[in-house]
Amino acid sequence: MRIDVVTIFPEYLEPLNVSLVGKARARGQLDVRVHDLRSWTHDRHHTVDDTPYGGGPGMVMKPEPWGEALDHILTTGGDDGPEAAGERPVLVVPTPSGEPFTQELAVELSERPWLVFTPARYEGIDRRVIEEYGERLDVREVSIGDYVLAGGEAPVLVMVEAVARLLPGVLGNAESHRDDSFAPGAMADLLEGPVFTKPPEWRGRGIPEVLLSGHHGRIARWRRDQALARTSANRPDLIARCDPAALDKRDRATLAELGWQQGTDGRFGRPGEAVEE
Ligand code: JDK
Repeated sequence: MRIDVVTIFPEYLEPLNVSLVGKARARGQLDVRVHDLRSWTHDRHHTVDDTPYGGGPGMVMKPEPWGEALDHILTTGGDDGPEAAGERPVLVVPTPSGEPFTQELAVELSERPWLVFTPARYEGIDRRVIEEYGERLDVREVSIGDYVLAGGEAPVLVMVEAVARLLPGVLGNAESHRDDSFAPGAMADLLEGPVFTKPPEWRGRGIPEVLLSGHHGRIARWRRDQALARTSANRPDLIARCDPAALDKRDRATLAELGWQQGTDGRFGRPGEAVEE
């Protein structure tokens, strides 16, 4: 996979040299190219921002440097990368007003040979850039969560890591992602329960007896109950959205103990609480 990143803070992307993503690059599984947006400015001050039309606070990123940068990236042939194969990249634009970044979107992006990320600063990029490249590329405006960051670089680190670990051969078998919470179809969309390792006693705290029992049926049931309890506490929206057909009799008993009741449609809710759609 090829990934291009255009930013005014190339050093912010240094973590892409480390750990899983860094190793994938070193192995040649991932070709990451970070570009300094200011190399496509032509004034003495390398200006990338200007005041917003219509007034209001803050500054907006000028369209011209983005246009020159993206045109350059889209036409850098001379090798046998995806552009040579005539592939059109996905343009991923981090923004607080984008579609949510989910595991499903990570999987979709991981299946494409070429991603171009445009992390902005200030109040974002002049809309015409997204319009212009929307006619030539698959543009995805993406939010990594409901909070406001100062720029799109941290979201790029998040998204590249989530995508890279899905690439064939990047994760070893020991850390394979078949059981990921949120992986489509995994564990009926429940959060994972707690995990333990050696030593068997630490600061007076032992290991839940059932995990030492060797009784695989009881261990699986205990883990399932832990997953249900944690999901109930931390993500009640996932319980409310849960397909009742994905739950067995024991699951339903555990949820009842956690205060959940089944409605006439079979869905789970808590007495006195409204359903979030
Ligand atoms: C890219 C610039 C900062 C600050 C306007 C928005 C409602 C108006 C942009 N998930 C997520 N969070 N934050 C980002 C993200 C922030 C970015 C950029 C991504 C580029 N910023 C910024 C303020 C506004 N403000 C919230 C009120 C817009 C992605």
